[in-house]
Amino acid sequence: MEALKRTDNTDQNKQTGLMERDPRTAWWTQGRFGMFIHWGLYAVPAQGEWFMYASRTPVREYENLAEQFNPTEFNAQAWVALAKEAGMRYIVITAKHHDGFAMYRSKADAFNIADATPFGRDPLKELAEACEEAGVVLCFYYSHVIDWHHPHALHKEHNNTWDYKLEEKRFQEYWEGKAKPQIKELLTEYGRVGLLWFDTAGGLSEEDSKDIVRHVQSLQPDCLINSRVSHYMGMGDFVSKGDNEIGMSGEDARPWETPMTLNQSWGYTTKDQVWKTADTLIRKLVNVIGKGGNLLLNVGPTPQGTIPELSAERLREVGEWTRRNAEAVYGTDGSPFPLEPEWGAMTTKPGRVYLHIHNGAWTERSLRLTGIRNKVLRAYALADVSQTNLSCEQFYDEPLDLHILQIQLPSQPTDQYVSVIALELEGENDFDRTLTQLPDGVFQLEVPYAQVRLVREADAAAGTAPFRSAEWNFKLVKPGTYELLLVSFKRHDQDWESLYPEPIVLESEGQAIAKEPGEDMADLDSPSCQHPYTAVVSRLGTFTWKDTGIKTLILGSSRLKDPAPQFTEIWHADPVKLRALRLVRLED
Ligand code: H79
Repeated sequence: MEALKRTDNTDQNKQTGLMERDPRTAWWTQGRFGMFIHWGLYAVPAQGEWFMYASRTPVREYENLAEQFNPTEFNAQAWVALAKEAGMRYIVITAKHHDGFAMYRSKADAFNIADATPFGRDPLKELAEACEEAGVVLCFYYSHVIDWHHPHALHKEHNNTWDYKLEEKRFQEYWEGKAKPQIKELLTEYGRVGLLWFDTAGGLSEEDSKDIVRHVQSLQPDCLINSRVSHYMGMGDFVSKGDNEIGMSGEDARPWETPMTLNQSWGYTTKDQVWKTADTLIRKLVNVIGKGGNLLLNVGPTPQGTIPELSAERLREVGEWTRRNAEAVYGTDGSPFPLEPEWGAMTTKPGRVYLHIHNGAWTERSLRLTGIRNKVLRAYALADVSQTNLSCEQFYDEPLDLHILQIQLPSQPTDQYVSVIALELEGENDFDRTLTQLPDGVFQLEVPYAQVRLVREADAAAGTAPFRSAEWNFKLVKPGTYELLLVSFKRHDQDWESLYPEPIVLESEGQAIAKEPGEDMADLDSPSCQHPYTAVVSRLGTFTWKDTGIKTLILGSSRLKDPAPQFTEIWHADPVKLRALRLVRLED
């Protein structure tokens, strides 16, 4: 195995929690938590929003469903009240999904809820009023490229080919005749629109992507646009990760969000009954905000116009938690430290650090943290109304330049599911952001904090992908022998054997390993991983470091991705995602 290149660049550790504060995005990043609503004509057949495509239902037949769509139980105030109760600060509702059916009174296209159904009302108008009253920001999802109803809509893959011939499509007729006029209606007739959420831009040219951004900006300059407006990189005001994808800390330089389902579907369906528990949802929420992201959590209302009770009860339970822990959620930055603590997550504010500790990881021993240089004035549990001080000790390890904080947690968790400990700091926040081994437990080197380089170009003749190296420089606190575990997220429909085409290569201080990763263990407890992925752990071997200090570790694999791609195809979700190298110290 050829030697992997090393570098002298030691300043590669990215910083998190230092998102530039763009005044346009501030309301959104501070809000942290939003409600996604997938509601459309597809609620009637009740098999999710891809029903028309999956069943190849002809347009004329699909249109007939509108006669049955009469959601008389719809109550905009009740929906907004539920969002508020859950602690959600904005709502993103499907104004038009891929089926082309507008959920508002559109003059640009009669295939809409006000003109084509017995209901005859405009739910988006009613929601706009209810949101305005309640101080919740209203936002619209608009499927700008996929439209199975319009004869001229054209997507890279998912078109209505049962009614229309691809070769007869004139995309501009759809673009100028429906998409842009409808977006104009949404941005001119519903007051302030917080953001437009675009989706599935496959096949949209760079020019048309820019055209739609200009169109939005000319109508409402402060309306934010998500990155899915285009597959060309860097467009939009914030990044929407893949559906249900929680990124790694430090992965995105721009503000980002995870759109997430409560079960495994977006639109209303009677088939899917795999629901996340409130415990899981809260753990996912703190995982996301601890990395500086937003969570956009979905409900799929019924054809009668109600939010299913199974969804509502979960949101209310999450809301009890967000209410008690509001100061650790809204307006916070993510963790300043480049790693995900095993026990949960951290958020910060000026003068404050919040530790979000999963109750399952509660320890009666003291919790040890490194990297806070400020004096900690006091520590207390947020849910404790008496705010009893917890005993805290701070040390400085001079040889290692390590600021250590030791907190004695209360004997029992202080809140439901995730207990938050607040730390009050003296002076301006001063954190040591060096990638430093956690004082206890396992330690994970995540790909975004490595310097990734191309080692070998792809070889078309040999059928190989580009081979890259990831180099971490980190501070080792405890010398010893460490087991090295590869953490991968594997898509559920993949066979492990095909996923890593060559051995994983590891090097550090003259030690080297080349090992085919096996599907050795499942990590069922990973809050970042969920359907359609599972977290797989592969044993790669051991390295021994005899002394403490800054270590360099290099991993080589063709599964390391280009850190700065020009173009992305989020729907071709990677069959495997190489997430991290986990280091577990073996007892002496
Ligand atoms: O609006 C929700 C989805 O409908 C939308 N994004 C979220 C927010 C979305 N559009 N496209 N995709 C997600 C990915 C498409 C996946 C597909 Fe399939 C795989 C289309 C056909 C095969 C999923 C499985 C849908 C039908 C079967």
